[in-house]
Amino acid sequence: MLSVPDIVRRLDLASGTIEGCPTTERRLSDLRGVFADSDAYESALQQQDPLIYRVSTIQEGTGQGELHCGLGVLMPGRVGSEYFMTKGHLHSWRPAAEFYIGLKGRGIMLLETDVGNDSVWCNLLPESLVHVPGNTAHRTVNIGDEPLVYIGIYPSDAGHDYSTLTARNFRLVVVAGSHGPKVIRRTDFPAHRLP
Ligand code: PAN
Ligand code: ZN
Repeated sequence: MLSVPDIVRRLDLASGTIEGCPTTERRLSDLRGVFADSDAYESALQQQDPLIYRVSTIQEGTGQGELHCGLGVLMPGRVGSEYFMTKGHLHSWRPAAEFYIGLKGRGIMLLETDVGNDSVWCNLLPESLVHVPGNTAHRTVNIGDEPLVYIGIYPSDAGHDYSTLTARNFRLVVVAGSHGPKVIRRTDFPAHRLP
């Protein structure tokens, strides 16, 4: 049966929630191992355990051809010189692609092949859309002063594999430089100094 209340959902862009949908919150304590600067991470966590991001999902549809989606709100802030970011993942069903749509704020997406041999980054901005191809790990980074709000739409059978990236992390790191955000290789991170 077609039912309009099930078809139309209200998005609350301020809180990053979709009316009537489950929401997952990630705090700093949920992101151990994500930041390259582990000393800065531990000392930030001793001060407080702030909310880093929230994702509200529509994931009721199942079966071939169905879609799921997540509304993400990623807070502004840094751990040391690294901007707040999501855990990042591969889709468990590796061929599953995803569209990200920027709604508010200024972000960067890190994209990396599933085997980790190629990486790129791109902007995630309002009125722009990012196609994350299949077999590609993806992470969102807030480089602005306000919450970064975006939607991701993906096949219902994509699934989320966090453990592969927990083990190896992304090759690229986004840091605050003296001339604004810059993307460096993780292997170059120890040489990086706070502006
Ligand atoms: C997004 C992500 C969202 C949160 O909806 O789930 O940005 O990031 P993590 O899942 O890496 O914590 C998505 O890509 N879904 O597939
Ligand atoms: Zn995804």
